Amino acid sequence: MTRRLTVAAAQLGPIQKAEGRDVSVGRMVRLMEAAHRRGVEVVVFPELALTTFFPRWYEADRAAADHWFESALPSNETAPLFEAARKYGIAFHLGYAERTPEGRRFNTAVFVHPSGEIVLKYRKVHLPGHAEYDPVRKVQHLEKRLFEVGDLGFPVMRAPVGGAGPVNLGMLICNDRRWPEAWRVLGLQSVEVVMLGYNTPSLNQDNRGFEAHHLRVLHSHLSIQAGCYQNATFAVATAKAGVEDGHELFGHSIIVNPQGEIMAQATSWGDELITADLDLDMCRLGRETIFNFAVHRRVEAYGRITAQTGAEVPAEWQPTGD
Ligand code: CDT
Repeated sequence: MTRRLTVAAAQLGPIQKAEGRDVSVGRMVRLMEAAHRRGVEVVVFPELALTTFFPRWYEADRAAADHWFESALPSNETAPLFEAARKYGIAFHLGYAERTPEGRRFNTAVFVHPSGEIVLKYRKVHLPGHAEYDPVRKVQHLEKRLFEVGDLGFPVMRAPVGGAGPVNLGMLICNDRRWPEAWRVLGLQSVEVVMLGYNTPSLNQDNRGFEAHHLRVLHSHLSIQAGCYQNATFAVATAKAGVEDGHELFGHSIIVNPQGEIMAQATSWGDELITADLDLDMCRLGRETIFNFAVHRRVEAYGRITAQTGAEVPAEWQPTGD
């Protein structure tokens, strides 16, 4: 019997700084309703889906940013999302800013069963940007100031989803998608569906705002498609898109199969649901042949991957005259 799962990337258009969670949650519930009409079993919302992409706003006092964080899920404001999931029997992935009871702050994602139970939690490991105000940049990217590095590793959970039976589920958050190590850790746990939310600015502020727009999108897609192919997994990659208070995010949400092919792609910069029917048995081809890790990996040659962070200067060839 084939294992099939109908999934959706629920791309969100911009959320302005002044807009509250009632606005974003209302829009997400409408996307859940659309998902229900299309027979979707899993909906994937973006990174930091409940608010504007607030790491662009500097606060000298870190605690002044606390209103962007959730200290409980569900809360009064997010309850409608959980209610919609229960009503329609849809599981969902939600990216949000987490503030723990101990006051720690993480960029987090959860996968929620239709019953409302949290099946899997992940905290973003690769935090981009900088920790202090950077006067050279036109737009700040303060994830290193506002969040701690995730402390949960890259977990994969096998859980029953929709009509597919048990599915191996994993998550990455935005910048993580650019790091093959992160994908491989998921691949080594036989992940079958990677859920991934992102907020990616159209302009590269690290390079004074310049990098061709089409290359920004190419790098996102290239990373996700390669991650899927090399680890024989599907991915549902969902963007926040459009112009938030004058700052553009590029969108282009995609669903990718284990061959690295794009199965569906968003075409707007607004709220948009893209869907795909996943045949989970497609994951077997890669992992039983060219990416059969047990047969082909050579860990004895990979020591640098975990022993070293920055790149070293290589040994220099010296002609011997022979
Ligand atoms: N949210 C996030 O991780 N965005 C980054 C932008 C990098 S530019 C500082 C990304 O990798 O898409």
